[in-house]
Amino acid sequence: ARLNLDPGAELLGGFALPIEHALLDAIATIAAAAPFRHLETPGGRRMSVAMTNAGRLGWVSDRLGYRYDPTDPLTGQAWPVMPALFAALARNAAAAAGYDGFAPEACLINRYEPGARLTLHQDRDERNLDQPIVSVSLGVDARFLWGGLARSDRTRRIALHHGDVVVWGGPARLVFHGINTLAASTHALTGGLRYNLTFRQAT
Ligand code: MD3
Ligand code: FE
Repeated sequence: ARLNLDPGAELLGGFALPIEHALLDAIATIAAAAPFRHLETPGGRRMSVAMTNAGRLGWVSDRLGYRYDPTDPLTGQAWPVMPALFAALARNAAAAAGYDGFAPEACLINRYEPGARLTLHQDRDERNLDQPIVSVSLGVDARFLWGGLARSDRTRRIALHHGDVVVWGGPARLVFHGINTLAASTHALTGGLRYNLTFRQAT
């Protein structure tokens, strides 16, 4: 089912379900080469969400700031290649939401344990803001916080379930958003964990 959440934001409910096992297998393969780690914010705080990346570029944070980097700082190696399955899913989801030719360079993989959260933020580290961001939720349900173009705008809460894909573009591209503290819960395929893939064209 396709649901317009707001101008520019399309929720494709269950879009990733047909390939749920393949996606989770690919995450495990990526994490074997580029382990999940808790990055440090520029302000020196340890993020509660653990992250890794696949693709030509990966999103990283440290005391110097946020950036896209072709090298994993933990291993000194290039990030694992983006699986063809990931790129195809992102491309097909973007097309279903009206964005043809989406070719992501970066896939950030977020892993939430119970208690992990992502505070309200904008995604503005990408050079090309005309391109959408595609996000894929797997595992335990989350409450997504969705605000406006100012940090102080009121937020809505939207449930994101296993297999949901959201395409964020146009007027929705710079909205403030976050993830509420993950509740202790269980999913048959991921145990207590939630994963989120975000696909971006960074340059
Ligand atoms: C709305 N991730 O990695 S996905 C992030 O579930 C991030 O891990 C969350 O926010 C997560 O930056 C939320 C939904 C999402 C992703 C990017 C967006 C919503 C967005 C960019 C612009 C507007
Ligand atoms: Fe974000």
